[in-house]
Amino acid sequence: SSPTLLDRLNSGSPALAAWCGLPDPSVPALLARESFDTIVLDMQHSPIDFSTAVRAIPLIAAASKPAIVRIPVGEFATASRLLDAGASGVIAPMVNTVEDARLFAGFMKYPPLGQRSWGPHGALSVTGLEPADYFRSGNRLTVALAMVETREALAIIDDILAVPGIDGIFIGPADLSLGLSQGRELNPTSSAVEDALDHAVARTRAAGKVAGVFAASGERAAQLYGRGFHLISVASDAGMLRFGAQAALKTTRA
Ligand code: 3PY
Ligand code: MG
Repeated sequence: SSPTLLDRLNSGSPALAAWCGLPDPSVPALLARESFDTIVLDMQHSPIDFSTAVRAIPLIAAASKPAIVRIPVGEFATASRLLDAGASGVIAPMVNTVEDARLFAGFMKYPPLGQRSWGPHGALSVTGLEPADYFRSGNRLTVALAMVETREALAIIDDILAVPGIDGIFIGPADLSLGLSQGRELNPTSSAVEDALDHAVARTRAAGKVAGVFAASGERAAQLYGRGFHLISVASDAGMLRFGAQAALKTTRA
């Protein structure tokens, strides 16, 4: 059987993700053909809605890449629906309590681990598995990443990591900078955030789970590359479009 997203995350070198927010499935379909390891669809801060995400997932899978979706805050039931559509992973933003983490894991994992309800219509075609085989392997095929991006979450990171069914964390350095500075600054590369990143990676590795982090550019992703993360975003779709446009114009005018 082909390697799972979790296998890829644990393979040694960090998985590099394109971060998509433009609300048309053709964008992740196009980026999935580049050498990204995975594609993230962001439903928290972008206009990507459920039907766009569901149409994008098989297009990403057609390029043999796992799709990861970030759900809106607290919409844990949507996590199950995205897994049913064939997503390989879900990132839940603002998981600030153990209760949040338990709820999230419950919607991500089949019994006895969680309470995910049966109905993986798109996941069967994406994985090519028969229902019984998908049920048997489903909890290993799907990766639950709880975002640690507040002071509260950072303080209970070990407890979040200990929740059965939580496969790892994903750090949001922008929100974390707001929290750690008590709202004084938006600075995803502040020294307080940098220290928190190293601490979070160490705790996550000690728990035997995976750590992801958001980077807004290749330059930032390169700084984070050797620091123990299993998953790093490299750039957003809109950012790549803008930088590509600027580069073409600059080259032409030079
Ligand atoms: C953050 O940096 O807070 C994020 O959620 C990344 O998108
Ligand atoms: Mg955030």
